[in-house]
Amino acid sequence: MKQINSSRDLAVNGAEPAFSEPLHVGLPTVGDRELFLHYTEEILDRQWLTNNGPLVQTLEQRIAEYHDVSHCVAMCSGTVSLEIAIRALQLQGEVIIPSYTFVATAHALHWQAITPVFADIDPRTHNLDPDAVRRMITPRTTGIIGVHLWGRPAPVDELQAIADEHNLKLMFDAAHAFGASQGGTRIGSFGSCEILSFHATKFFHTLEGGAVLTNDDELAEAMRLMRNFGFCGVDNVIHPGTNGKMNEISAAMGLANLQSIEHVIEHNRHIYHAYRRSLEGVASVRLLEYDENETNNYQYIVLEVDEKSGVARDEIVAALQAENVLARRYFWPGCHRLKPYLELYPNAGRFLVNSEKVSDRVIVMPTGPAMDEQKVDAVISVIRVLTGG
Ligand code: T4K
Repeated sequence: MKQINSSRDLAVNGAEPAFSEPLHVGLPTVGDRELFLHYTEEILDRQWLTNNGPLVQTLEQRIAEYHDVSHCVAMCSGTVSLEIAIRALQLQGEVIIPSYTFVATAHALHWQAITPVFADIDPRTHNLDPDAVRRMITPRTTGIIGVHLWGRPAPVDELQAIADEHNLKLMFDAAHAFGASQGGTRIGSFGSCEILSFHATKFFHTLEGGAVLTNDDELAEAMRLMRNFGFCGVDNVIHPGTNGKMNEISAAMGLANLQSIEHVIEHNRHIYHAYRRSLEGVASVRLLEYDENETNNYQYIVLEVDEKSGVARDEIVAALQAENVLARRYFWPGCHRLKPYLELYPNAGRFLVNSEKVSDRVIVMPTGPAMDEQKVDAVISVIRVLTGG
């Protein structure tokens, strides 16, 4: 790892990159490797590989307990969890979501011929602005999907009040928020249901996978049927359905990762504080903070570049990438500026002012198992040199 003290040391100016190996935003954590291999042997011996196997059932029970909810319905991805939850809630017509989210939130609606209607975000939290949500309600609106972006919960009480007032369904995309709390309550109990992603890039993962958390017995039952073609027993199909099942190897990875989850969160908390310390005095860049009175998973390190700094966000990202720091511009450019939605709403930018501003200034930085304090300091030195901070 090379020290960067002046612009002459930057790889964009012809010097060697600071890091010989890439630093990823989403480098997967593998919890207890021995336990994973032990479960894998068990699966192969048992010859029960998928279709509601014993490890999937154990994982569901442990995740439900962890979030203090009645049901965890495991699925093959976060996106399919969204699609099935949307269908089980019988959403139709228009559903209000933020544009500033991963495109899966919008696609899960569009894929089912439901119109995603984008409401603006609060620039301080990056989550839905309740007043903007109110402005987007029409007679065709049937629901709201709040997103707990970066694992920081959306304004759950305000959104619930709007949903109650207008007789709308409310659910949450909690893909980033495994284990996070709001007002001391862990996510999983807000709205009708909340979906999780267990994709490999998440701090808790099952290779690919996801789940829906809910306290609603009927909803959970409908989703269990829907993820398995609507089968009730061997020959009896009582519900429309699809294949949303999680397999046993994924569940084994999940159980092995659960074993070390507190250690992983503590490491990510440590790295978050290292970024905080390292950024002291760098005026042109703000670190998005986690509320330390709540439970957080600290899996995203989110920086915002001040527009007045004189250095463009993309210039910083290019300089970091040249150093082998594979920082990301999540979730640029915002769903409404992506082809399927731009065609639907060519002028959406006019009322998604905060979404556009935020998506133009965010950089997501590497964290996770490969990071330590020295690497954080070296990464931030690139930004210091560039911005003169
Ligand atoms: N809702 C929200 C709010 C979401 O953020 C997501 C997913 C979903 C719903 C849908 O959940 P899933 O259906 O995916 O379960 C990644 C993930 O694929 C995606 O799961 C995630 N959000 C999104 C935020 O990030 P990309 O396109 O950035 O992935 P990719 O391949 O560029 O990888 C990111 C970084 O991780 C790269 O630096 C490479 C590194 N990486 C990746 C993989 C897969 C590794 O080092 N090892 C690996 O195995 O979407």
